[in-house]
Order: sequence, then C-alpha cells, then structure tokens
Amino acid sequence: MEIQDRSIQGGCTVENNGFMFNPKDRTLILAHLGFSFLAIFIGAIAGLLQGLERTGYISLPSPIGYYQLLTAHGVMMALIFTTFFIIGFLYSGMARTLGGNLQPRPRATAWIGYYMMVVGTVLATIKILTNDASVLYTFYAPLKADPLFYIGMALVVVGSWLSGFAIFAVYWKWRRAHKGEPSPLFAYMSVATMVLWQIATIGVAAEVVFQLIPWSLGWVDRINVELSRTLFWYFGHPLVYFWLLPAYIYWYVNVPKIIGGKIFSDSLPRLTFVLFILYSIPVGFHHQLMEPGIAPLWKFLQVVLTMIVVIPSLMTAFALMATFELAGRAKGAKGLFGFFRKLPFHDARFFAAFVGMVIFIPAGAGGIINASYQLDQVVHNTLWITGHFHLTVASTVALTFFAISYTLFPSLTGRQITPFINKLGIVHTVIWALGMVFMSIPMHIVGLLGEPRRTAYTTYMDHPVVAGWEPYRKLMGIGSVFLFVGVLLFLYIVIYLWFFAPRTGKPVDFPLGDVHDTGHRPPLILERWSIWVGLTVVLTLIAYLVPVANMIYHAPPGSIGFRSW
Ligand code: HAS
Repeated sequence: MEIQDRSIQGGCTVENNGFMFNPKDRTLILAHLGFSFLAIFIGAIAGLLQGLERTGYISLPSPIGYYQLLTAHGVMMALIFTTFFIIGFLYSGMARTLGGNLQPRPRATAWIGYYMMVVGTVLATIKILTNDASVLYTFYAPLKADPLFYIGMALVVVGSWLSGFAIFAVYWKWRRAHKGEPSPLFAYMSVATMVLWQIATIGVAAEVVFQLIPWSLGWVDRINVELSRTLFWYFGHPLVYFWLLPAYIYWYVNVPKIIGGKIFSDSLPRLTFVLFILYSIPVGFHHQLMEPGIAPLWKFLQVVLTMIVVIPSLMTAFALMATFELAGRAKGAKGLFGFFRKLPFHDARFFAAFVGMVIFIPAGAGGIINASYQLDQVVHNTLWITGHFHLTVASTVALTFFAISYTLFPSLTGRQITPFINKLGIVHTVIWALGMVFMSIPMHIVGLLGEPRRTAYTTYMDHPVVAGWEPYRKLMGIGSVFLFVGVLLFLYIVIYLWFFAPRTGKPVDFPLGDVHDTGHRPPLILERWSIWVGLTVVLTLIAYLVPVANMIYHAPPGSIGFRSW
C-alpha cells in the first residue's frame, strides 16, 4: 500500500497509509494482550518473592511456599504471558496483511479459543494459589497436582489449537483468492509458528489427557514417569521456538520498517521458519540427556538434530546484519561497521528489540553448550540452565515482546508514543537488561560451581562450598528487584498507551517492511505445508518411535504420586 504520511512521534518515525484495525479485531487482539499483561503482573510478584527467598534476602511467611511461588512464576511467565501475547500479536499481523481484517467465522473461533484459555488459566491459578499444584511449570511426575490444575492446562492447550485454526482459516481464504501468489511474509510466518505449535502440543496434550489426569483423579495408581517426561519434552523444546518465532517475525518484518530499511530477503526467512518446523520437534531428548532409560544412540541422534536447529538462528543473525547494513549504507554509512551508527537507538521500538538480539548471542552460545551431550553433564539441573533461559526467553523474547507492544499499541488505540513514554521505554529496556546481567551471569557462574536448580534456599548445613555461592546469590536477588521494577515500568507504559496517551487524530500504521527487491519471488514449494508437515512427521518418527516403544513395552511398574510440598 502507498504511504501517504510520515511523522515523528516521541522520537519515533511513524507512518500512516490509512490502515486501521477493524474494531472487532482490535477488541480480540487487546483481550489477548490485556490478559497476557495480567499474567506478567502476577508472575512478576511471584518472581520477586521467590527470587528474594531463594537468594537468602527474605523468609516467606509459613502458608506461602517457595515451590508454590516458583510454580506461579513459571506458569504465568513461561506459559500464560507468552501464549496470550503471541496469539494476539499473530492476529494483528494476519489482519493487517491478509485483507485488513479477520473474517467473522475465524474471529468467532478465536474468541472460543480465548475463553477456553482464560477458563483454563483461572482453574490452574486457583489450584496454584491454594497450594494444590506446586509442581513447577514442567509439572514433572511423580509430583502430583490437583486434577483441576491439569484440566486447566489442557483447556489452555485446546484453546490455543482453536486460535491456530482461526489463523489457518484466514490464511486459506486468502490463498484461495490469490492462487499462485506467495502469501505476505508476516502471514506465512504466523502460519508456520502455529503449525509448529499444533504439532508440538500433541505431546503435552497426550501426557496430560492420557497420563496425568487419570492418575490425579485416582483412576490409575501409577504413572510411567519416563514416558511422561518424554512426552513433555517432545513439546517442551518446540515450545521455546514457539516463544522465539514471533520475536523473529518482529525482527524480520517490522524492524526493517522501523529502522527505515528493507527486508533483506523474502525467501530466507521462510526457509528459516520451515527449518524450525522440521528440526525443533525431534530434539526433546537434549533435555533428558542425563536420564536413564533412553539408549545413548537416540540421545546422540537428537543432539545432532539440535545442532541443526541452531542453523536457522545463524541464518537469522546473518539476515539481520544484512538488513542493518543495507539500511545504513542507503543512509550514507561509511566503513566496515559504520552502518551501526545509523540505527535508531533512540527509538524504544527498535532499541528494546536490538538489546534482545545482542543478548541472544551469548544466550545461543549457552544453548549450544547445553546441547553438547558431555558438556551437559556439567550444567544440567544447575542454575546455569536457569541463567540460560532467563537470557533466552526472559531477555531476548521478552524484550522483543516489549518492543512489539510499543509498536502495536499506537496502531490499536490511536494514541501517540509521547517523547516521555519513548524515553521511558529506553530506560525500561536498560533496567531490564541490567536486571538480567545481575541475575543471569551469576546464575551461569554459580551453576558451574555446582549450585542446583529447582531447589529451595539452603546453606547445606553451612557447607564451605556453599559459602562460595553466597556472593552470586546476593547479585541474583538484586537482579530480581531490577526486573520487578522493569515489569512495573512496562505495565505503566502499556496502560498509558492503551488509555491515557494523547490521541493521534489519524490512524498510525502497524509498520511492516518492504522486501529489498532482488527480482526473485520466494519459491512456492515453501508454501506446500503438506510436504513440511509430512517430513516433520517422518523425522519425528525416526527420532522417537523406537525409544518411546521401548518405554511402553519395557515399562517399569510406574510410580505412585507424591506431594513433596
Ligand atoms: Fe534452550 C534448556 C539448547 C535456544 C529456552 N532452553 C532450556 C530451557 C529453556 C530454554 C526454558 O541442548 C530450560 C527448560 C527446563 O526447565 O528444563 N537452547 C538450546 C539450543 C538453542 C536454545 C541449542 N532455549 C533456546 C531459546 C529459548 C530456550 C531460543 C527460549 C526462547 N536449551 C538447550 C538445551 C537445554 C535447554 C540442551 C537443556 C539443558 C538441560 O540440561 O536441561 C539454540 O536454538 C540457540 C541458537 C541461537 C543462536 C544465536 C543467534 C543470534 C541471533 C542474534 C543476532 C544479533 C544481531 C545483533 C543481528 C545461535 C539471531 C548484532 C549486534 C551486535 C552489536 C553484534
């Protein structure tokens, strides 16, 4: 579409091509984002309290348990905030790029999905708050929660399937009307993200419906623990890419427009997303490298596949640098890295995402260490891993979601990013990054020194080894205070942009980059989903069929449930 107008708002260049969200889509998207903000708020309170308790600053009053707060923090942040936010963001891009709105039927499906997820979250939260489900966000058996917790989680998954179906329906309608044309990049990536999600969640749905719910209801006495963990991690690793891919969408599609550049290639991002679908699923064993009951051959195979799933991230790093360089050189940048100076670091919509990208470099390197089979023996189940996922999901992904909020809200609410709010967005990003530096670096170090994770605070009867961990614990506690302040600032910013900022008077576009013209159209085979889903099924069967069959046919008697809290 032609750009009709370009203006500066609060230090950010915003464009207007007359696009406005349909009010019904706007309500749907805002409902998802609003609920995700509620989740991040609850998750932050729980995070601060458990963080201070775990690092020895405070002692929790007796009815509140450390594991209870840790569960609330993990479920709210990792499962609920992310899922609601991602689905809202994907709807916004689908509406913007596929004809301007979601059609009534998919919209109705999306609402049903939303309500199912809300009811599921409420059920699970009640059970966490009553201390009947302190099983952490991975809900590993044989820890046994109240059945309503698992039923709540199942509702969240099924609700999210309906959201995926809504996205597929909008996409298919567009494809039928535009035969032979490649779909808009944002829409393509949204479909790929939801394809990955639908395949991945089959694992956790099977675990919850066939194992955890019957067992927690007392219909069966025992559970096959190894199988339940395998089904969880079949889901758990693609879950991390379900978090990452929307951030990549923003980096690939929105950031080029914000920096005044172009998308480097229309085909490369599509290929990266296809690679994520193929390789993010048959790799769950890299979370189970230290577990008995899985033959080393299968672990090794999945380690190799894990190394392959690193490649699309390396391709993304390359494409982003190319985008930055093209944009900088077009603005007259000189020298090898002069283009960096042309990037709009003063614009919170870019700055927050950029800091996320920079953090992803050491975070990704940490991931490769985890995946390196023997090295995992050193770091597995130590605080190193907690440091790893605070750098990945809680920094790279969260910072990009903050940037997305700053970009999306003016388009959704017709309100301006004022200079003050933009500056606050920058300050917020710096506070968040500092919080993660204080928290995640010490976590990595103390993890190498042997401090376990998923454990409450203890000095192990004043053991001298533990005395060496204390300074790192103190820093982690300070980090959690920074991050809590960061969440409060973020919530202040989005509430302001939602309800109080001055109105723009005219629509503010949701910025989408144009592709740098190379004269090449993306190959249409990338849009043949049956091929990619088929290959994914084949790869998954190769990686999982034999070991899972072994777990079932040579199953131990199974475990009764435990309530250790
Ligand atoms: Fe991970 C454990 C391996 C990525 C999240 N991971 C976890 C857990 C979580 C998690 C939550 O193999 C803990 C789960 C639990 O509770 O037990 N992870 C990897 C690997 C990658 C990886 C190989 N993880 C992620 C991402 C996550 C995430 C992404 C969330 C969003 N992870 C593991 C393993 C374990 C694990 C093991 C289990 C360990 C154990 O023992 O339990 C890779 O995908 C990483 C690839 C990334 C890169 C970086 C590319 C860099 C880019 C930025 C470019 C920057 C630019 C700016 C352009 C190769 C794209 C330039 C500017 C300049 C100034 C230079």
